[in-house]
Amino acid sequence: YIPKENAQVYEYLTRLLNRLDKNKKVGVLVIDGSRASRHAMTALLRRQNFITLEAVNAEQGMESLHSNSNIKLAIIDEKMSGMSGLKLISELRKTYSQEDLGIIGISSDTTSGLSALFIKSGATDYLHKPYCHEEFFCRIMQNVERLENIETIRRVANSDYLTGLPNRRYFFTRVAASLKVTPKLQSLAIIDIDHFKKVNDTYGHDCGDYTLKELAKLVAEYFEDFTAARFGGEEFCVYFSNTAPKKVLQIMQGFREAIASKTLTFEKKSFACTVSIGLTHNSKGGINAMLRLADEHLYSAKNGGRNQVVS
Ligand code: GH3
Ligand code: MG
Ligand code: MG
Ligand code: MG
Repeated sequence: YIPKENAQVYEYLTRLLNRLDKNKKVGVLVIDGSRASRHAMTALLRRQNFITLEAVNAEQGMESLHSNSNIKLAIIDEKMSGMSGLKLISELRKTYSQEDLGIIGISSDTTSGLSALFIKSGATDYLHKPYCHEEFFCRIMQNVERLENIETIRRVANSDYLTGLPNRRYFFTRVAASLKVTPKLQSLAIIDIDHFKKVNDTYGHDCGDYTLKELAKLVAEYFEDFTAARFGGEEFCVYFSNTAPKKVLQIMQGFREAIASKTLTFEKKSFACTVSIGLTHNSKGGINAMLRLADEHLYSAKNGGRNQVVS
């Protein structure tokens, strides 16, 4: 029964119902020394389809988090044998950020200021025992939704709106991180569509967008084992680590040929399209230097007549 009189409550309960399917993938870990308390919580959680895990102390809790990547939320009691809940939370925050793991502190202790201590230690929320079921569910849902919102923001911030490919921001972050770890055998390619302005001018901007989306699909398929992104306008970038330069060149030649031999059709008009590619294997100066070198080679490819790879 959903009371329609209170719009907020109605909206909340509708959201709750819509969650039930999604919850099947969300793991919630209950860390509490009391068996009765653990079971009361996991029973409630299972009613909402969550995957539940239990731990009796800090050590077991850490072990469980370590081996189950689907845990999005941990409920942690303050009083346990061994390490306290507050200390455990501080420890966990060294490894699991607030963006990746929600933590609800829980306690029957009535000491004032305990909820604040929990939050200062890194908990994202607090619940007092005994709790009413409604509050328990509200807090769980709020925490799970907070994590999902962060996930959405991350996804949107790192992908290109038109093509769905990773974007320039993602590319820079990923490549810079990779260059730090393995500075050897790195290659970077810039792919630029030839005379793309003509596609827009001849067939219209919608056809230009269609072409970009089709090319992006091929980029995603062809370079699925590497880091590829839409870098800007009609340019795509691919980054290879630990791949022999000769192999990279072969892959890029193969891609160039695949594009050149493809016929695109938009609103019954068929046309072909080629790309020029600038490639570098020199990673001495970091990502910016690699981009500059690849761009110089791209310029040569354009001057050399386009539809070619220069490395
Ligand atoms: P070149 O062979 O020298 O690379 O010639 P080009 O015409 O491809 O290069 P130019 O830089 O002159 O033009 C790029 C064009 O790409 C101009 C711009 O309108 C178009 N473009 C950039 N982003 C988009 C987009 O998102 N959609 C569409 N339809 N066109 C775009
Ligand atoms: Mg360009
Ligand atoms: Mg240009
Ligand atoms: Mg171009």
